[in-house]
Amino acid sequence: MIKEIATTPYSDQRPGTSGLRKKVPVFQQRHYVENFVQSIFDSLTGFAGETLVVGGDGRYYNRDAIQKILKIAAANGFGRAVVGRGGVLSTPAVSALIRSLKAFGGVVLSASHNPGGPDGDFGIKYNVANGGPAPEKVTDAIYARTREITSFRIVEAPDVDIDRLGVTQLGDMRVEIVDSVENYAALMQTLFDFDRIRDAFRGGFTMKFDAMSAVTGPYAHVILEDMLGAAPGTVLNGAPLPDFGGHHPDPNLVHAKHLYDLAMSDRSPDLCAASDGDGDRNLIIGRGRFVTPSDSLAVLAANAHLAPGYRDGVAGIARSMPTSGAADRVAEKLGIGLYETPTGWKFFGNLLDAGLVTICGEESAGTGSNHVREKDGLWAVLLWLDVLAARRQSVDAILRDHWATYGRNYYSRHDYEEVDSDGANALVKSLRDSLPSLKGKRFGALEIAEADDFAYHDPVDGSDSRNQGLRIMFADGSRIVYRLSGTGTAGATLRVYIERYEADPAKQFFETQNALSDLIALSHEIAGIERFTQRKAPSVIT
Ligand code: VG1
Ligand code: CO
Repeated sequence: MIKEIATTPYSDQRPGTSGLRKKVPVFQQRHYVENFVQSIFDSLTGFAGETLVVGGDGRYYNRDAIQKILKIAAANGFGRAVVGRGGVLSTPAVSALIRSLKAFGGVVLSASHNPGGPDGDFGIKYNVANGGPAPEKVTDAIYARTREITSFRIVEAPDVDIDRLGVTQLGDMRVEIVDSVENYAALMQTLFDFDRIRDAFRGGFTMKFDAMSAVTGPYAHVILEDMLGAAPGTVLNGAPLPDFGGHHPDPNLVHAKHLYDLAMSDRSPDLCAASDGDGDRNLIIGRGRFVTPSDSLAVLAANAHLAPGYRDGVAGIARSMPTSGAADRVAEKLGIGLYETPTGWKFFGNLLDAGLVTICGEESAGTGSNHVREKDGLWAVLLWLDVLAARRQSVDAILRDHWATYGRNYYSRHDYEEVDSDGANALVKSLRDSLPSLKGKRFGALEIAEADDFAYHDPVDGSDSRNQGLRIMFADGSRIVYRLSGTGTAGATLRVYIERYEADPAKQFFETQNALSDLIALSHEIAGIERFTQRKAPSVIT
């Protein structure tokens, strides 16, 4: 039944920040998926007879890709594949399953918050035995293999029925179709005080959770409405659609603006929340108060001990470099380590495995903990719920209290999406070349104290990652950071991250863009954004 089929390499299969992401028609090219999946397996050893977890966010092409992956996995000698029913598993649920089944690894099919559908985006990511995205040494090996692949192995068999729970055989491999939610929901119960949250709902606490027609719908229905007793209708857009209803399943103030408007209105529930396409990002807005992801990380780290799963406290905190320094102040006060990593969850895995950190976060709406090795959208919502139930205060009150204690980091990210790649690369090169001359320069009241290209030395495995973002650091602690996105599928996206710290409680309630206006103006000037990208203003501000 096993066939060896000749193929020729593609030159564009380099995994980015989070796996290989391309437009659907790119993945639909002859042998494109087969080449990449065979290259993954060619880069691994020791999986004969082992378990592989497979699932995705249900977007267009999910089902086709899963059939190919199962047949290639069977032909390469895996002993068992565990697949979410209908091919659906959120990214954190894949991570949780890999860990609880002690699987060899898993394949996650998603392009996260990017639009789906026949002309939308698709993605394939390999996760290792700890449940997390493969580290760079593995993704580098996969990429090298895609450049020289000459054949792939595949089982010739009819498609597996992935909609029916149970066990089937595919060649020598067992395929188990499992409930997509069960294992994940059980894990959440071990971390949070479900009774306390249930009491809060019974006592009149209200929330809206927008699943954005993406993967978290089934999870949120079961956990929030069935298990925790939130009112029916709490979950919005809870049916996953292959094209997410034509929207960007991106839980930010642009694509979830209706939620923001609701939270700012007099009809606001106590908590508005949302998650992205594959369920690893989160949006938190209290009545009248948006919580930036960087602040959310800091607040959750400072309050995690209130939840049963973290009652012994937090061992350390990790954040990606562009994420604001709000969490640093919490770590300092708690007397625990703070680790600054490059962008992308794969850099947190070693720190979590070594027990150096308990909570991690990124400014891009990702927060998570050592319960899995991915960021986890619903987990963040549940931790907020548990903290709100324990403290019996509003989101706004908790945030104000946090700023009064630690100070406020005004923070914003400006994205210049789909700009010309040559222009974006030229901007980065020119800015990189000018870094040595920037130190000591003054712009009005602002003086540049340090300017560098961020490099990371992993304290656990000793690996080094360079060119991870250009940092301009000012004498008063403010920062401007520039980097190019590693998840886009068209042109280049320039991300500019702007931050200013404010200790004075009297000055902590300005509108963010106003509070950052001098730095924003400078972000244009220092990098020549308009000259290189022909853009006067960002396309998305978060
Ligand atoms: C973006 C975010 C990064 C995140 C990555 C994957 O990467 O900035 O923080 O880890 O997406 O998130 P980039 O390279 O485009 O800036 V997800 O929810 O797409 O798996
Ligand atoms: Co995502």
